[in-house]
Amino acid sequence: MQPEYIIIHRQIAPYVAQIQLNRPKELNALNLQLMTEVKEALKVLDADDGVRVIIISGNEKAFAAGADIKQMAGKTAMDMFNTDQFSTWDAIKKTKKPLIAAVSGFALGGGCELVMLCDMIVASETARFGQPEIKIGVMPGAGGTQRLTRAVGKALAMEMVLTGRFITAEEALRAGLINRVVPVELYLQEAVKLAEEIAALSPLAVKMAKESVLKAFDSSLEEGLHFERKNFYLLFASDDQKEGMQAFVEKRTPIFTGK
Ligand code: CO8
Repeated sequence: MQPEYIIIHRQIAPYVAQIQLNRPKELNALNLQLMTEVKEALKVLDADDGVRVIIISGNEKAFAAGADIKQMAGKTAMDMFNTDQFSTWDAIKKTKKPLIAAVSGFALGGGCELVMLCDMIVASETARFGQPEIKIGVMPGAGGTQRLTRAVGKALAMEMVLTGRFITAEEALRAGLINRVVPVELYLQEAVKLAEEIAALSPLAVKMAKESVLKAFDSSLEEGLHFERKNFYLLFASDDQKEGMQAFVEKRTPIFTGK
């Protein structure tokens, strides 16, 4: 079925796909259908050998201004519990290929949380990040209190979550939330450049490296080191390891096949 609220570009560059959130009139507010479409698109792209890196973007004015408040406003706690919308987020989290968020304008509430679910973040100078849920009587629910705190530390996370203050792209960069800031006309291009750089590498090594870095968030150092070591050993079962190391010895550019 054709998605209604996202646009999928399977090859925006070699081996690079893009999912564009596309509810511009509502500043890309994340309703349930949009999130399901993102989940389904990621599942397809994650299984597609012609794709190695996936960019998620919005438009210049908004990456996403949060969960759809109008859709949530009349809900009861049991409605929320039964809808179980976060199973969609859990599925997105399982994406094995690197996800790069290309952010311009508002990345608020669930929008900021979706950005933080990505592995790297390229922002335009106009980007604004925030967790303003407190201003509408709730709090972050899709990982904001945890991922923001891990990314920027307790002081700034606490301030953002308790006051709802938006931070600029520059402040987000200084705080370690995002990877780079560029002028608005370049943010997508810059995200594609970063994606192409990663897409030229061994997709197997990239996936295992991503998995290992993420392990740092939810395990002890000992457990994480053990996990990393297993993935490192496992890569010696790949053609890409042979090709990568042989190419280095022969002083040529490696050709990675993902085998
Ligand atoms: N939900 C629904 N509609 C929205 C949302 C939203 N989050 N944000 C903006 N819109 C709509 C507006 O209602 C408006 O619609 P209409 O034209 O029909 O009135 C349209 O988008 C344009 O918005 P504004 O006129 O308000 O545009 P401004 O440029 O004046 O203001 C702001 C932009 C500052 C971004 C303002 O729209 C705003 O404050 N939006 C809400 C931000 C917010 O509170 N986000 C958090 C939502 S709660 C949340 O995300 C919970 C996360 C946990 C669950 C995650 C599951 C996905």
